[in-house]
Parts: sequence; structure tokens; C-alpha cells
Amino acid sequence: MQRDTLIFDLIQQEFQRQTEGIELIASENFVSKQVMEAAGSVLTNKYAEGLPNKRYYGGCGVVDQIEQLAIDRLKELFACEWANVQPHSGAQANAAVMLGVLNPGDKILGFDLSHGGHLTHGSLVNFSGKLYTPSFYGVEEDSGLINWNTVEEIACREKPKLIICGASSYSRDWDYARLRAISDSVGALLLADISHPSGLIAKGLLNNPIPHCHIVTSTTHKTLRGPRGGIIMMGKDFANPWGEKNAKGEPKIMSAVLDGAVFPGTQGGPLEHIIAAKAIAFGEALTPEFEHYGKQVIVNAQALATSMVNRGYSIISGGTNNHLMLIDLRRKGNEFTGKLAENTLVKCDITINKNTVPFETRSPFITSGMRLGTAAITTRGLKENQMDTIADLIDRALISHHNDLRLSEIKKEVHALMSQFPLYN
Ligand code: DSN
Repeated sequence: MQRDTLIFDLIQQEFQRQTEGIELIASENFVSKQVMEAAGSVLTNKYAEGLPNKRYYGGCGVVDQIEQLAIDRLKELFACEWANVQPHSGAQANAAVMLGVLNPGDKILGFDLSHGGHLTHGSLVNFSGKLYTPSFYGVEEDSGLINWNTVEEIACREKPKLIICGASSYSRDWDYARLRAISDSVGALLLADISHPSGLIAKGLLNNPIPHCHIVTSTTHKTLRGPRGGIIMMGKDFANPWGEKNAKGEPKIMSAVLDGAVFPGTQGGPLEHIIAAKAIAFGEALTPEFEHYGKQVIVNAQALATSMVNRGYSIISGGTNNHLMLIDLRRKGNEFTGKLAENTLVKCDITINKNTVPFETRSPFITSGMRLGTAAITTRGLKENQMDTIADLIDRALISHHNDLRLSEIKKEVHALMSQFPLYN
């Protein structure tokens, strides 16, 4: 068969883009070569519906061992009793949990998307807001922080069946113990979606939801630095208080409910090539080097935040405890929008994403914010010393947004900086 040069040339172009640019999208990272190798392996050819040693297809002896290793390593990494590594993404993981524990129309309470939450936590354009009945908590306008007393008031008023914590652009930590107390007081299940900070949580650098939340979901490709995918975990398995009963009239065990909600509930055959890549990434995350990496991600984020503040930028909540920050551009002047920032910076090969800010006044296509994260540049080897240079490049680019010549000069500076930090050498 003829090699598809059209596609491979485009892949080469993307490799060049990733190599030359500064990657600040908070949800992206660079996987190791061995993770990529597994993701591109012959395992993509195998059908394996079911779970290890309980499959609906023959020839699963090898993938059984791979998937079991992935499960065992993940359980060790988060010190949890149960895990499912099959969800194709974080959204799929959340869909499976909701299918497993809710009935259509049931009430859910999540962190408002426009304040930093996620589509799958009840947004009206997502299955979670269409199939269930959502209500939301947000941050306070003056502090940019979630007030746990307010969450409690809303939970007591709404009486949700499921409370969801976790975010895609909240730069502070979560009080999981308090959230569990709130959930218990209203008889709700508590789900933590730790997609963004999971790599930092795994190494004890942020509060750990596993002892407090009934169920924990995550993606595997952000701070966890694995292939694109999802996972579901439970610190301790338990009997599902509301779900279907077994033949003896006893509540079903939650692990069985969730396994069934992933397959056959919301997915078909698992992606065993991606599960192998997850297993490798979990193995990498178990090493002491990964703890150094996680610490440096936070040090870099805090240094970048300080450098941005020193240049007159305003960060929601005033700073960061994790890998990301949300910058409110409204304070910089009316001409600055998230869209302008994203489009200007991409001309210099600095990749960020526009983001709504809490109490947003512009449309989601324009926005007033930009989200910056340090997970990817830390993998490239950048340290806190380089964060002021990056803030300076961002600031100069935004100030010169109308001057393409100046932007092309800044792009050369970006390439020169990143050439010192090779990707996949
Ligand atoms: N799109 C992801 C993010 O950028 O945070 C969330 O799904």
C-alpha cells in the first residue's frame, strides 16, 4: 500500500509546531516516547469487550495482562481499592458514572462552567445538563474563590443526588473533606473530577480526594502526562444506595455498577493500545522523578503568575496553587479579549486558550480571559528562571498585537528559546 504522505507530512508539520512553540494550554502535555510507542502499537488491532479474564472475544490473553497491569499501577498510584481504565476520555468517564448512579431527570450540583467548571458537570449543551437536572455553585466575585458555606447552602436548597467537584480552570485547591460532609448532610454521592490536577494529586502535592469522595474520575493526558484517555477510581468500594438491587434484593456493589456503566453502558471495545500507553504513564508517574516534575510544574506556575502580575495582569483569585492560572484581561484595557490574546500569541507560536472568566461579560467565542498552564513546558525542561522570559514574550506580543513585523520578531525569540529544550531528542 502506498504511504499516505499527505497525512504524514501534516504530522511532521504538527511535530515542528509542537517543537518550536511555547505550549501553555493547561490541559496539554508531552508524553514520553514509550507512551507514544504503545499508543501506536499492534494493540490497536485487538477487540477485547469485557474486563481482564472476562472477555467476549478470544485471543485476549496478552491484553488481559496489559489491562491488569494498568489497573494495578493506577491503584498503587492513587492508593485506591478499585479502578477502571477503559473510558476513552474524561467526558466518557463522567458519562459512565452518571449513567451508573443517576436516573434521567435526577438532580446534580456542579461547578459552573463559566466560573471554571466543565461541560460534563451539568452544562445545558452537554448530556449532563440535558439528561439530568443541574444546579451550580461558582466563585465569589471579589475573591475569585469558592465559598464552601455557599456550596452547602445551595446543596441544602437543591438536594442533589450527585455533587460534582473539580474544574478546568480553577487555580486553587479543593476542600474534599468539607464537600463530603456537605454531601453526607444532604444524602448525595460525591464525585471528584480531577482531570486537570491528577498528576499533582498522585504525588501528594495537592489535597487528595480519594479518601473523601465516593467516586473519582480523571483524564490521563494533562498533568498525569499519559495518552489521551479517561479513568474511574474509588478509594473504597461500597453498596450503591439508590441503584438496582441484585436477585436477593441487596444493593449492587458500586464497582460492578461502574464497570457495567463503562461497558456495555456507554462504550464498546476498549482501546487496548491506549490502555497499554496508560499503564506505561502510570509506571512513569510512580517514579520519584515524577514527583520532581510535579513540584516543578507548581513552582513554574507560581513564577509565571508572579511575572504576569508584575506586568499588570490580573489573575482570578490572585495566584495559583496548581499548574494553571486564569488571567482576567479586562483589567489590562478594553481592547484586550481572550480571542485577541489567543490569535495574537499563536502568531508568535505561543499557544494558549481563550477562556471565560467568572461573571463574564463577553460571549464564549470572544471571552475576557486567557488560561495559562505549565504542565507541558515543564516536561520540556523549562524552570522558574524561564518564566519571566515567557511572561515578557506574552506581554510584548499582546502590546504589539497590531504590528505583524514585531510579532514575527517575537516568534523568532520563541523558537530560539525552545531550541534549548529539545522535544523527543
Ligand atoms: N478541554 C479540556 C480543557 O482544556 O480543560 C477540558 O475538557
